[in-house]
Amino acid sequence: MNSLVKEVAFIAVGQAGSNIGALFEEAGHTVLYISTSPVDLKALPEGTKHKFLIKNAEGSARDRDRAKQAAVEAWDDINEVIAKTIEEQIVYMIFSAGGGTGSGASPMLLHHLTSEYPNRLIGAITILPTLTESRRVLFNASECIRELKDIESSAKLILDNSKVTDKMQLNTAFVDLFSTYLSLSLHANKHGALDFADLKEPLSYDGCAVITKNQRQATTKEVIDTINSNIFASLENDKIVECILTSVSSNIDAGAIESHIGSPDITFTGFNDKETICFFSGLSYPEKRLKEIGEQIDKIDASRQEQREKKPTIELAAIKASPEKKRKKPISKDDLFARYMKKKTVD
Ligand SMILES: Nc1nc2c(ncn2[C@@H]2O[C@H](COP(=O)(O)OP(=O)(O)OP(=O)(O)O)[C@@H](O)[C@H]2O)c(=O)[nH]1
Ligand SMILES: [Mg+2]
Repeated sequence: MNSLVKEVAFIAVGQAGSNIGALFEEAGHTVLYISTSPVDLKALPEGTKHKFLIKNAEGSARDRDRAKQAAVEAWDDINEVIAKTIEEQIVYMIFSAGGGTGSGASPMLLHHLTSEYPNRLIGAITILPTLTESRRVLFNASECIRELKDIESSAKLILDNSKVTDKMQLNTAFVDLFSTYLSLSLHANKHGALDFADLKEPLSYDGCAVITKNQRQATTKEVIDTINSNIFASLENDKIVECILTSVSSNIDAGAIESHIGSPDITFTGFNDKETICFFSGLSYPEKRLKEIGEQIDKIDASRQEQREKKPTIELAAIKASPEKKRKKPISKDDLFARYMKKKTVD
């Protein structure tokens, strides 16, 4: 196949990972599904090829520590199945940041894989929760991203459920974007072609990445609008960017895009008569969005505390004991007979 599709495999961990992984498998990629929950794996479409159940766990119930512990106990088996299943040189782990299994097990596994396979490009695709989700989910997400930030890996793609009304819509939109990117080299043209090495380069930068897609003849303004509003966690607007790849048909003003997003170390440009695609990498982590999540956690804590304080304390000493219950007195057989039987008169 004349595209990167066959060179990219996915390791899908937990429920969200599985849902997105299944779409990538449908698009022709190798996908290995890992979960602590048999239910997650059973829900996968028939014909799913590579599943691995972390035994003795039965799910992690949004508990990252439990997921880490389960992964540690199954560590050798997990690594064996990865080695057996995945030969591709580009590997992306997919998981939600807010759950237990994917969020807990994936960062440590990502860290391990980057050191185990230093010549491969290994990165992460993760999803932030909406602010309406539970405290535990929000807390997991901030812990997960904190761990990811410390891992030197290929580009990390941080999606955000708050950008859509339906999670499944985020899944399909993302898979469409990433698949479009991976098949870009199919658009070879004398006006400018990107080759596989060019396409791999943006993936290789540590930090975050964002992919945008616009229609074929999109204007520079439309491209900038899409950079500002898309399915990824909002950018920092700090002009930090390492690499920009564009695949465009019209005369997009590269200068205007750079003055919006920052001047990269390197740019790659190709011609594309189908759509307008941009890939930005070496971006900062979405600190503002993470701060919002932190503030929401504080709000929940404050409200929980207030509720507790509002609750009237009951003076236990003032509570009257219940009046003593009249107990039925047992009656002996003799008394019973004496009461009910006619007395024999003695002459
Ligand atoms: N975009 C998107 N988000 C999802 C999907 N499934 C779950 N989520 C979000 O992911 C978080 C929950 O994580 P899950 O992936 O369900 O958790 P898990 O990794 O299976 O972990 P546990 O079930 O807690 O063991 C919440 O923020 C959900 O809103 C999905 O298919 N797509
Ligand atoms: Mg689950």
